[in-house]
Amino acid sequence: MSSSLLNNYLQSKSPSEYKPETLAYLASLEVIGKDNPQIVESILSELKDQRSSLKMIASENYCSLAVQLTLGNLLTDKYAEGYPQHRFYAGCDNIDTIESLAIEKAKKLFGAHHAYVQPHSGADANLVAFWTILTKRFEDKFFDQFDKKTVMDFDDAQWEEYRQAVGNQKLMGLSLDCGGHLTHGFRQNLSAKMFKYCAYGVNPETQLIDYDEVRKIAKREKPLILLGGYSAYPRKINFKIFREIADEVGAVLMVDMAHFAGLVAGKVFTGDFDPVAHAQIVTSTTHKTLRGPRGGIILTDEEFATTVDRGCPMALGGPLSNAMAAKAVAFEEASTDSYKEYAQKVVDNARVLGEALIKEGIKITTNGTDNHLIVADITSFGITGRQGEGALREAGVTLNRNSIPFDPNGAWYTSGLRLGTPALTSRGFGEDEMKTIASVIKKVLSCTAPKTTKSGKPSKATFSYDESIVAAARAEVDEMLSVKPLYPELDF
Ligand code: DSN
Repeated sequence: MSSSLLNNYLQSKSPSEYKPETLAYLASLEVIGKDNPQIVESILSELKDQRSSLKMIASENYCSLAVQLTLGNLLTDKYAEGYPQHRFYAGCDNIDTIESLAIEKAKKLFGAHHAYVQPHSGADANLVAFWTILTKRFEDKFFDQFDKKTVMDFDDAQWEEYRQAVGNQKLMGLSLDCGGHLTHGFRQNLSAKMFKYCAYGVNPETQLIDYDEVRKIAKREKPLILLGGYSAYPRKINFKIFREIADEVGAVLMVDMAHFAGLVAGKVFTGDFDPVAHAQIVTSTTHKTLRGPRGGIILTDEEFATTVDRGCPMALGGPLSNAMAAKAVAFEEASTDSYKEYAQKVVDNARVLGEALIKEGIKITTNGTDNHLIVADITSFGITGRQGEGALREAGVTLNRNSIPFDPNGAWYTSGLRLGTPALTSRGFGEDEMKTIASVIKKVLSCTAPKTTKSGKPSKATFSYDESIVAAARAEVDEMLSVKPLYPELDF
């Protein structure tokens, strides 16, 4: 299939009309397709799917073709455990150059003292950050206490005392049901097994983080780490206040900015709302609002800089050199004025979408948003988040179900939907389209109903909908999509 696509393209154009992006994409599919036609089929199907639906998953985006092509080359073959100029393998000169470039670009982009660009994901970045804090705060103390220079010199009793101290600390993060992340202390995640977990939530009335309440809990629990950041909280957070609280209780302020790193890079979140200016350690993914390759990064102050560089072998395997190169490409893209405009539009679009949903009679948590995401409470439609997610997908709207604060339907079925604007904005959608999308969502949710289970109760999973209404909604979506094609540089 890829071969015929490439040939068709070459035959249908004169050489001066060839688009380099199209040639590059089709040529790579042809190479892959020689022995792996099903993989090529899936890549092309995914392209078709992404082109033909509204991507509203708040944690997804469309990275540039330059980022994608940087991921697919021989850099993937090179082992480079260690960090630039300090490797456990020979022949790492080029990887040193690439990683150093990525580090420098990340530092400049975020105004950070130090950057570590090896984490393979946001979860890995958090794991490395946790161990960096534990290591730095406890090794120094025990080195002094035992008069030793490395943990390798500890005798068995000293090692056990150290392990007990390290393994008995508290992490304080936003609870999952109030918008926190799995890696912030959720019981099924390693973080809850490494740490004693103490959560802060949101105010039941306003659904906002209450800083006085955070302070009260921090004073009572005295955590080692106060963790800011979220996966499904639609507001910005005042990290200056968080740092004051952390300092008052002797905690390290760590912020996981995975969701909003692009808004920090794009200078939408500045001053008190810029985590890098206030936290001692900041983790992130590189593929959400930041629009780079899938992966993670960590930014630190001076205290944690040398410890974080030991992320491999502390918690990670060898770095992915191709991913580090792609991160460097994305950081360069994010340092432009057009990226700043993009970041502002992401937030403007979310605000307009939120206002339009409210006008349509759809409740949204906190009654608004000031970041890139919205959490809609769809209880009043008499369906679960899972049913809403499924029905909207039929209409060409791809988003994910999400708990609302204190959700009676739990994290699997949920009572909410999370809607994000980063990918729509990358595709070129603006405020008019946000209003149309709100009305499409209203129409689809209103015509969806739960099926009845064998026991006569409404199902939380299966649903039916009015097919003509959903077909009309799908037509509206298709019309919007046709005006703003995805990857117009790809001429196939
Ligand atoms: N999966 C990401 C999200 O959707 O928020 C976080 O891990």
